[in-house]
Amino acid sequence: MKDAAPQPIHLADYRPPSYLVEEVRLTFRLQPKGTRVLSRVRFRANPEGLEDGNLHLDGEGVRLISCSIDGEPLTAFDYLLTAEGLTVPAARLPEGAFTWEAEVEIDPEENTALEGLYTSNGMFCTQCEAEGFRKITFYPDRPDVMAPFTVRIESDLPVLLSNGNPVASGEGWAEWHDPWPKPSYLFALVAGELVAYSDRFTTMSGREVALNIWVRPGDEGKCAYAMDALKRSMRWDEEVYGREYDLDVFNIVAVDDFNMGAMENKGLNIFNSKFVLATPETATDRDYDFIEGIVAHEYFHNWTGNRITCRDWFQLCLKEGLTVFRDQQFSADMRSAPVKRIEEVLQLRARQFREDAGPLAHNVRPDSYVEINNFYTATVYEKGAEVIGMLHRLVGADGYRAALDAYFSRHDGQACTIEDWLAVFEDVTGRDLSQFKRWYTQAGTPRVSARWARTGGTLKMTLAQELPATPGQPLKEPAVIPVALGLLAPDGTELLPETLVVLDGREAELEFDIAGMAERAGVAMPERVIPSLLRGFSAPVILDAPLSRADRLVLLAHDPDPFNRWEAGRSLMRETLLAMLTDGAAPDAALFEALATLLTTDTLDPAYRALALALPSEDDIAQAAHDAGVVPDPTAIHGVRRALQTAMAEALQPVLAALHDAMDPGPVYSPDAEQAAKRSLRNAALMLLARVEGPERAQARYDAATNMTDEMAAFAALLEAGDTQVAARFHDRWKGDRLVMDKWFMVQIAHAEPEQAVAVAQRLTDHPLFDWKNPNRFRSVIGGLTAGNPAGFHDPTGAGYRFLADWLLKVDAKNPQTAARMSTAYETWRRYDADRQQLIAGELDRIAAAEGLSRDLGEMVSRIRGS
Ligand code: B3K
Ligand code: ZN
Repeated sequence: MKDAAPQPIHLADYRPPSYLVEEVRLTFRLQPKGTRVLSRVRFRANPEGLEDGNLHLDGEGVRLISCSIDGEPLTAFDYLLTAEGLTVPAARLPEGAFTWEAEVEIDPEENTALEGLYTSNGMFCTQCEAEGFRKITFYPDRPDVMAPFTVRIESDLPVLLSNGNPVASGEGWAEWHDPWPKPSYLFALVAGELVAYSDRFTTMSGREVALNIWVRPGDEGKCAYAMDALKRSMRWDEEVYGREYDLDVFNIVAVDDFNMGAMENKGLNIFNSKFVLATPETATDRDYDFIEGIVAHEYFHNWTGNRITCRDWFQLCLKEGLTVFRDQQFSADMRSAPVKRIEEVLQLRARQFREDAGPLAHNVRPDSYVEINNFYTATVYEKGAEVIGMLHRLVGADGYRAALDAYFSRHDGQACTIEDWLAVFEDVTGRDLSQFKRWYTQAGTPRVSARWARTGGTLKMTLAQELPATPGQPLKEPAVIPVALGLLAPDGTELLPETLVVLDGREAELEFDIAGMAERAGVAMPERVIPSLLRGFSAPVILDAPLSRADRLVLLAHDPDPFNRWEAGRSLMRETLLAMLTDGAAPDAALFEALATLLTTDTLDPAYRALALALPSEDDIAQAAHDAGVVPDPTAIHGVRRALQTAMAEALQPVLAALHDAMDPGPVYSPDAEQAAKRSLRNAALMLLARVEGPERAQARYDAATNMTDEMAAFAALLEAGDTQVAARFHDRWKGDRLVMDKWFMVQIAHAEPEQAVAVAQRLTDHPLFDWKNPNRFRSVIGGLTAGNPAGFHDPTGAGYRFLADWLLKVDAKNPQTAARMSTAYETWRRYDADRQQLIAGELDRIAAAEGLSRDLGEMVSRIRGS
């Protein structure tokens, strides 16, 4: 029999805890099996507590050996012990403050969920966010309970780390103290045979900080870039936000088995090794870019997340949206800001718009959840960051900085809410943000439609917004939408420089005096005016603007806003692909001519040009087709996308060949933005040329490659050209390197012919190096199919859907978080034809009916399946 469905938790039910913690002392006697955890926790009654007055301690899968209050042992009659925790009734508790002590036992080696304390290749490590600490010992495992921690680790392993500063150590033990009050989710412990790549940082007030990146012996040579990124992040946060680091040491540890990217534990960040280790030979430019962004993100959490944390998990965007916004600002300062903005929007549309358009749509601040780990989503993170970007635009850079200063001084050491955050902005800027707050409480992507008409010298424009219904939210109120816009004449003259219009009602009427503008610009009255709307992607909305092809070509050639210039090309490509899909239309030569001009404009950043050359993904096309009322056929989409690539390659062949040769960054690799930009354009040209040339160029590039960026690009191009040797060559060279082999698995599936993709994926799951318990490897293979080869995943036989369901069920039994995350591959199922829908529904039902399904996967499947 299946267990009763787990009950959702609601924001509206939040109550401040009855007890707060003054101090925590923990001792770990580490063993792979039978680790003992001794805890001593000083509690005091919370005068603002609104719970029942009982002491509730969360605890899951921990064996209680003994416990006491104020030194007096408790017997089984003194508390209630369930699978979720332990409750001591109020009547059994002393008045005021008291000390809880417990000894428990856990088995890190058996912990395959990688949450709590677990082992990875002989090393002990932890992951406690969101609710992993309760798998370590009994404790009020909720973010609004903050306390300083002192930790003693006993183990024969040479390196023993925890949060804060090292206090003392000896043979087989070490003690750490973290003076900054923190919630349990930020607790961390690492023990292993590790070596450090070390450096130092002097903070703005002259504090010396020891920096270490801890890795397995042999990996020390792969840490330089992460360290450099860390130092740049520390300096940037001082310069831009006035935030200084606050401990004597900052440790980063790289772990091979990790459910996500990284974790911001106070003073002891734990990273998926994929986002730390890099050498030119093993990591691509994209990997370096990620390392920089994630190191910065986790470091920035020290203030936005750690010093100021979330009151409850519904407020997750308080730390995540803000920290993503901060890491985006950092990356924009380190690299090309327009390129970064385009990449952010590509990600947002691919992941967050997709989420918003389907059954998993939820608020940036959700109202309820069953399993909080299922809400570490693109909506909370990326849309959460967009919301802050809009605030920034609305209040201006100075207003934003003043508000952030006030936020840090008002709330340091507290666990806060979105209301606290907005109140700071209201107080500092005098703005009423009650309507703006809807961005946090309404799900779905607003649609903004712009319509305009010209009468003589006047242009009248209407902007209207509409927010479609999402699960559980049939009716919506208008949001506050900042629309940055400009007006262009057909020759590219800027008639109206960028202006910010705030759409806060359902509709707004705007009027522009074109005659006056032309006069001021010193040009004749233009016969046509081209609006450039939503510049810089000033709001996370879908824009519907009746721009003709000719208008878009003008924007593509002249828009001074680099985002909209790119966007014009993108929308032309999308339109072209849709026309090819629905009417079998041939692509129009004007697009290729415009692209050729852009590609040969040497003043444009090569990375920007590479982005302009990239086609919408198959998933983007499927969504665009669906939005246009066409049921997407993944096989046909794959076909037209290829056809457009081939047509582009044919039309642009000489330009591409010239670029390919011109964009050689030279023999000495550097991961900097300038070189990476050249490689991105060069390799984009290579991929297209491979469509119309023989494999010789790709082969030569593969043979000559001295860095992984070029090697992977040539590998992919050769796979596309049907090369059957390259996979074995790559394998023989890299079989000893885990991170490189993840790429090997992924690329073969992503570049397989769709009708063979499931078979290729299946064959690779039989490979001896396919370790499905390692989340990176699992994602490479299963994600290689679901995300990397959509036409293969959506194979009309349903083989892809079945393959995914089989693996989800298998992995769920060991690692629910990884399974739940991968299940989002089904989230777009309602877009497809009735046969495919039926096949997917069948798999979802099969998963839902499985014995012992986790809360994580159970919730996902039931939300995706819907009613
Ligand atoms: N805060 C962590 C994510 C924790 C995920 C828990 N399932 C990493 C980050 O956002 O920085
Ligand atoms: Zn984060």
